[in-house]
Amino acid sequence: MPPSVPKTAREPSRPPALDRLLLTGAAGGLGRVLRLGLKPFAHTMRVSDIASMAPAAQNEEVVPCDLADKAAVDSLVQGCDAIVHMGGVSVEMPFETILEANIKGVFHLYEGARRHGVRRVVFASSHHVVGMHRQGEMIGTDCVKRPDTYYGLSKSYGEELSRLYFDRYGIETACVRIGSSFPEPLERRMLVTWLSYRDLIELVRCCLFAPRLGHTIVYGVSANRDKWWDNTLAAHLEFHPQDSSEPFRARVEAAQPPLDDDDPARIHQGGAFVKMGPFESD
Ligand code: 15L
Repeated sequence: MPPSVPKTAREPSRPPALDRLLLTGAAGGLGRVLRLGLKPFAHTMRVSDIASMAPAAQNEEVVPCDLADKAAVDSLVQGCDAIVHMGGVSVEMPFETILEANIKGVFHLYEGARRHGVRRVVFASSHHVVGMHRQGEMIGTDCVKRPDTYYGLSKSYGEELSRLYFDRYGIETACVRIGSSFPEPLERRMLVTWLSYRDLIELVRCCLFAPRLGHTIVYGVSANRDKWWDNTLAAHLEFHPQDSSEPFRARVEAAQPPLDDDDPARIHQGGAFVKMGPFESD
């Protein structure tokens, strides 16, 4: 069942500024949220995924695509003036799977963007780029990267690749290090890392329309009580989250006893991801 999508924090008071917006990963959990939530901001939405998607609604183009297929991605990107790249693998997987979908996939996307003159990309990065930092440690967007998985490593690669394409070709990118974006926080750690759907849509909107984006890294997180991430360097996005995990605290804490102090999932910001893999036997 498609997720219910809240109205955006700020409905546009002017006609959509984008002609054709490409959304990759449109069949995924957050892709489905953004497919509806970003619709007011583009005349045409081109939605794409390797998995099957809902049929095209009005002002939509549905284009199935495997991100590992360079020629297919090149055609996919053609004619779009901005891209929201949610596509690829969004959890830990064996390296070869990550390599095709995330590492080759993001390269194919930026090559298409360069060849076809796309000026702006919103790249779904992840806090798993910094998942080995300790819980409770406050880190900025310029901190040392400490990926917790091959998945986090692939997002780190996407951040570096997008920097290269900005420095060399002027393609602006917002790398959004998404925390935990679900209808509500599912565990204690997510009381800190939770990003509501409403705040997600608003953050992506801010990234698409910021007058000056350059190459920006921002944490995708709601206005939760406890914080590990400092977005000061992304203040120019003017993203002001509206939601907080606080109303869910009592329920989450009652449902989940605290993890042991020495559990790596309690020690590191990446939580249970830090315990996933390796996938190959010794
Ligand atoms: C992510 O990056 C995943 O895509 C998502 O499924 C969540 O597990 C999230 O991180 C998280 O760590 O909460």
